[in-house]
Amino acid sequence: MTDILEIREEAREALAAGKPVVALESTLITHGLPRPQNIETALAMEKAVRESGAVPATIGILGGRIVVGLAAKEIERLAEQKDVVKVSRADLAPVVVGKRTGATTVAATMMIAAMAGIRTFATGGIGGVHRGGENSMDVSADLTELGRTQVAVVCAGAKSILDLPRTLEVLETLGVPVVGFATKEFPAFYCRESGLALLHSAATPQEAAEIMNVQWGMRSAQMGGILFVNPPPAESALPENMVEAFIEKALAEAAKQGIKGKSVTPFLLREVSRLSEGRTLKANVDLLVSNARLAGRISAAYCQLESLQGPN
Ligand code: PSU
Ligand code: MN
Repeated sequence: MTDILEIREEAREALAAGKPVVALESTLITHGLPRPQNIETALAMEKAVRESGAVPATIGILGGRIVVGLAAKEIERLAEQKDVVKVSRADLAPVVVGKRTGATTVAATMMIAAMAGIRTFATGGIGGVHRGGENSMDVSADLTELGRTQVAVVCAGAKSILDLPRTLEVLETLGVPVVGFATKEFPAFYCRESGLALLHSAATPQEAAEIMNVQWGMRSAQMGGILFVNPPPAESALPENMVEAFIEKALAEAAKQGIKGKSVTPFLLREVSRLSEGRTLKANVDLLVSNARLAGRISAAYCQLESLQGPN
């Protein structure tokens, strides 16, 4: 594996020393945010991870090489390049063999983080069951990945362009703990509330780390990932009814233009941002940085727990 998976020095040394490392995805840079906010946000997330005492490792695929810990220059190049492939679990091997350049989704980033030994990952909102998914069967591979891969994902819930009740149902079926960070309600990405109650919450990074420790201590039970949901910062979060109006318009436009498959999520994000005159974009950027900061703190708490327990 060493020739296709390249873990850059800073992350490699931190991992070997048992120090906290936070994985960051690259699809949000190439497909989720417009320029120049994409590059600014990617770098701001790295900074936020550092400020909370962990090493950031942005993950992407450059000419068929899976890189863990992209350099700032490489992130900039990805952010500016056209036709970067959106890489989920199903795309990884073909993209490597084709020596293509790709940006990893939550699913592929989790997979690669686990291969590299990284346990904590920050993103904006995970993919989920799309509205109408009961007919289209458009259910993000992020959900199945959460069911099978031992990484804790820190996010602001699932994007409100999705069917949130069904997304929570699928997560439960897959055995994924959904844990509110200092909240008892599932956040809806741009909105702090969704009306969907959570069964579990953690009040501190230490409590979150303990949940990780117990989840993955159940060794023979093939436990998967954990979803920590962090409400978006109040300053830029938007009211649910405002967002809903934008989403309905965006969905109608997507149907009219026949947008399908991998293009659905990027299209809706772009359309909602245009309709809201950038308000959803501002909320998106702020919640990404906030999640990166929290992931850094959770990762630090988890490493401290592990060091107390000694190697296992
Ligand atoms: N979160 C964001 N912006 C994004 C995404 C998440 O704030 O662009 C990306 C993630 O990479 C996620 C993907 O895995 O959208 C989901 O795509 P799909 O619905 O096609 O599985
Ligand atoms: Mn899909």
